[in-house]
Amino acid sequence: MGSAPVSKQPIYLADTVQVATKILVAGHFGVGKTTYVGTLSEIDPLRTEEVMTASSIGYDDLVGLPDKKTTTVAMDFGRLTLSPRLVLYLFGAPGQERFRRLWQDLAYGALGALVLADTRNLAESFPVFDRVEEFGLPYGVAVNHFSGGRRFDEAEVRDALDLDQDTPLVTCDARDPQSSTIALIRLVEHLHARAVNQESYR
Ligand SMILES: Nc1nc2c(ncn2[C@@H]2O[C@H](COP(=O)(O)OP(=O)(O)OP(=O)(O)O)[C@@H](O)[C@H]2O)c(=O)[nH]1
Ligand SMILES: [Mg+2]
Repeated sequence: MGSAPVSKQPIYLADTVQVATKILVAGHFGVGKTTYVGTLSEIDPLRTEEVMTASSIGYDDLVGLPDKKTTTVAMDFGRLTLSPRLVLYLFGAPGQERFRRLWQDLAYGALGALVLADTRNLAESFPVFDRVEEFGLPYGVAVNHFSGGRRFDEAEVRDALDLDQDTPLVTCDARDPQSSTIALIRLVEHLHARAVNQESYR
């Protein structure tokens, strides 16, 4: 008999928390969004995984993901308490076109997005960037390295993804808390700098 998963932390939010913020974790099919949210969340994340069936053939490309059996069908949700006053909610947002309508709710009130990308197929990320920009979300990029993925210089990836110079770009392993935290910090620093900049123009 399998055992129930052990909660990482009590599920209830500390009653000292006064400010809640929200960041989306975006990316194409199978790039590591569910893994990333699960790595950083202090609570057992909410997941909406469903087993993939023959119906996904032609839609969700399993090349390079031989062990993948499930896909997220709505979102991932995790929580990170940053200080007694401040909590961050992480929402994993599915990248496939069929989930476009979900984005309206997922993006609502978000400070920005971390877009996960995979060097084995950077072009898969283009529709995700289009979506993030369509919803007006500032973003940073974390390149996850999968086995078989070539390593490129930062400048090459920046060029291939047509990123602005000030858009954060880091390499990341979504399974690793330290590397995932660094990607989040880089994004938050970027969001903060933008907010300060906008404030100074008012
Ligand atoms: N090597 C490597 N594998 C990863 C990384 N992140 C996730 N994976 C693996 O990639 C597979 C897919 O990860 P998921 O987290 O399910 O990806 P996803 O983006 O949520 O997938 P969908 O919801 O189906 O779009 C899993 O087997 C993960 O263990 C990473 O940074 N590096
Ligand atoms: Mg997922």
